This record gives sequence, C-alpha cells and structure tokens, in this order.
Amino acid sequence: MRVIDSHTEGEPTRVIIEGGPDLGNGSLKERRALMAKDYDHVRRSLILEPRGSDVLVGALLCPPTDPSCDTGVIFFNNTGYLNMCGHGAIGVAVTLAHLGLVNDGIVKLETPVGIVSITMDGPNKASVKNVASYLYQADVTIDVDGIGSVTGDIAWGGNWFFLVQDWPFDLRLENQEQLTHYSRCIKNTLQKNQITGKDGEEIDHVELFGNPEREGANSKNFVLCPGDAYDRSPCGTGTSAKLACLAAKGQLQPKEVWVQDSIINSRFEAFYDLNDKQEIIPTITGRAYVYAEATILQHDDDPFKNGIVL
Ligand code: PYC
Repeated sequence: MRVIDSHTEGEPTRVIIEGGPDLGNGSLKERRALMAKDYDHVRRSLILEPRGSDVLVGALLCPPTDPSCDTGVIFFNNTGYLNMCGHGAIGVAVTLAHLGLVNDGIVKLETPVGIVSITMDGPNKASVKNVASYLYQADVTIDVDGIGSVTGDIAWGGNWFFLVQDWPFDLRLENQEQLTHYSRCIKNTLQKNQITGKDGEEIDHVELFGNPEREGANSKNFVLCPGDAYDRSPCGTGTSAKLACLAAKGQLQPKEVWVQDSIINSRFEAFYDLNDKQEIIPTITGRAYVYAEATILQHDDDPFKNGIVL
C-alpha cells in the first residue's frame, strides 16, 4: 500500500493513496462496516505498531456516492473507526494538494456522517466546513470514582463528546498521564451509567477545557480519543462540538471567531454559520504538513504483518 503521512497541528494522518481495499459502492456507512468486518487487518497493519502508532489516524479514500464530492473517506485509528475527523479532513486536503489533485482550491469529502467541504488557503492551511453540530444535553453531572462530581455537556461535532469546562487541574503537557487517566475515568463512568449521545450512540471522546496560555486564544483543551491517545491538535470535531455548546448557551454569535489551543499549544481558529434549518455549521481552520511518502510492505512470514495486537 502507498501512503502519505502528514500532521495537522501536531496530530498525524496517514492517507492510503494506492492499494487499499475495494469496499464496493454502498453508502459510506455500509463501506465502513464492511471494512470493519472484512478488512480490519488493513487498519491494524497501518495504524498499530510496528508500522504505526496509537496517535495515528488513517484515511481510506474511496469513490463517493455523491457526484459533487471529490472523494469518499473512511477514518480509522488504533481501536476502530471514526465518524468524521477534523484534523484528518485537513490532512486529506493537504495531501491531495501535495499530489496536485486540487484544482479549484476546494475539496469536498463524503464521510459516513455527511459531506464536509474544505477550502485551501495555501498549500498548508485549510478550512473545514463541518457537518451540522449541536449541544445534546447541557450540564450533565456524573460521580466519577477517584475524582468526584464532574459536570459536562454532551455534544455532537461529527463525533460524540463529553465536554468539561473549567477543568480544575492544570492543562499542561507534563500532566498528560494524569489527564488521560481522568478522561478515561470520565468515559468509563459515562459507559457504566449508560449515558450516551442521541440514539444511544457511544460518547467516545472526552474534552477538558482550561485557560489558555498563549496570546489570542480563547481556551486550551485536552481531548482523549477512542483508543486512549490524546489529540495533539485541538480536535476539529471537538472544536465543532465546543462551538455548538457556546452557540446554544448564547456565548458565541455566528461568524464570531473562537481560537482553540491544544494541549501542545497548537491552534485551530473556528467560527460557525447557521444554515436555513438554523443548524450550527462550524468552520475550522488549521495547518497541515506532509512529512512522508511511503510504501507499506508486508511479508507473508512476518508475524506482525497485521500489527501488534494485544
Ligand atoms: O480532529 O476531529 C478531529 C479528531 C478526532 C480524533 C482525532 N482527531
């Protein structure tokens, strides 16, 4: 398989550009399910050690069902499949630009949860117009073993998030193990208490917010992704969920810019528009850089040709 690796504000994306599985012509949701059932070894081989890492998000490009889109895309990581991925969408767009495949400065991607449109602002900067995002439940209080009472919002930004404002401990990179532990405990408590997103969907991302350190930022975040790696970028779908919460609470107006820093102090700038159904459509801007073009090799007798599976 040929892949191109990039990082978006520190968070890597590996795009399969040749040799990926043919998943047929079903909906993107159906193709994602088919990949999970019959081709999960491709995900494991590309993302797990020794060829990948827990931080990596993979993107399989496939023909779109909607002819207005440039490509379909299925995102996956070290534990399974994502719905949408904001940093990954920027990574795909910058990768396509690197390959000379973006003509008019706009890339339209069909994902399993809807179409996102990406506007290139130079070779390394792009803005993703995401799927409609919304606050599902505000101020949900849970009792987390070892932490105590934690209150957060449940929101959709292309993935499901539990967003905790004013996190009382320092959001600093040197505390990442502790932050990972807390976030995992929060996620376990949500699962134990069957607290979900709409239609019983699992809340698989936890997002903690604190005061920013850098000039110009509104906030700093720590996002724990499914699979327990933290997002090095400020998380595109997480920032979309944040905008949905701010908008629902009357704390951010359409077109007002929200500057979200990540735990490594990388940055997304974001705003939202309202569509004709009065839904929140976030736009997230960030930078991505291609850093490798590679051919992934698998030898038949390699015991770890499909990754190290614990
Ligand atoms: O940027 O939306 C995102 C994302 C989700 C998981 C990792 N990054």
